[in-house]
Amino acid sequence: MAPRIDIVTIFPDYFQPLELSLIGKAQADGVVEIAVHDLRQFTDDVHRTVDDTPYGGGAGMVMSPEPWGRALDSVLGEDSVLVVPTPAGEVFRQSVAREFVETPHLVFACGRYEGIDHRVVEYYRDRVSVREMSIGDYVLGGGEVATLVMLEAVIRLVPGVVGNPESLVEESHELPGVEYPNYTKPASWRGLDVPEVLLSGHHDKIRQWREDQSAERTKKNRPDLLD
Ligand code: JDE
Repeated sequence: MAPRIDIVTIFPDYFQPLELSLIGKAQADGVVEIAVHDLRQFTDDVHRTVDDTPYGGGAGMVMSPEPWGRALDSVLGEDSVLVVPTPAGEVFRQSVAREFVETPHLVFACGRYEGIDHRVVEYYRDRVSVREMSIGDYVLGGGEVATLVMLEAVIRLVPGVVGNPESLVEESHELPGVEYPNYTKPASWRGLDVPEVLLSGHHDKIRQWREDQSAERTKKNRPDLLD
C-alpha cells in the first residue's frame, strides 16, 4: 500500500509540481494521497508570526515551536513517520526511499530561516518515529525543495507509478557504483558515433562494456562509493 503523505510548510505553492507528470498521475489515479498544510493556519496572532530571534544570539530567525506543535498534533497519527529536512540530518539515500515507501503515513515538516526550535523534534521523538534528513551537503532556503526530492524518489517506488517496473529492477541491482552511459538513435550525430559494441548484438560483450564503463565512471566521479 502507498503511504499517505502530509506536508506542513509556509509555502504551499512550492508543491504545485506534485500535480505534474508521474506524481500528478499517481494522485489522480488515487494511488497516492498528498495533502499540503499552511503552517500559518496554526498561528494565533494577527500577523501570523512563525519565527522569533534565537536564544543565545546569532544571525537570522528560528521557527517558533507553538505553530509547529498545533500543526503536527493535527496531522500526526500513531503510525506516522515525521520527516524533517535539514542539512544536519542523516543522508537521504535510495535505501531510505525504500524504507519510506513501506511506511503507512509520512509527514514532512518544512522549516525555513535557520530552522525549527529543536524542542519540536525532541517532543515528537517520544511520540512517533522522527527522521531528520539531509539530501546533500549544501544549505537550501527551506525544507520544501528537499521534500520534493525525497517524495519523487519515494513515490516512483510505489507499485504501479512507474509504467515499466523493469526500469526499477535495473536500479535495484545495487552495484556499488554509478550507471553506464546510454545512447539512442541516430547511430551518428554531429560526427559522434554510438559505441560500436552497442550495435553489435553481442549481449555478453555489451554487458561487459557496460560494467567497464560503470567502473570507470565510478572511479572518476564517485570514488567515495568504492570505499
Ligand atoms: C536539506 N540538505 C540541505 C535549512 C538551515 C542555516 C540555514 C538554514 C529544519 O531546519 C532547517 C532546514 C533547512 C532546509 O533544508 C536544507 C537541506 N538537506 O537546507 C536549515 C540551517 N542552517 C535548517
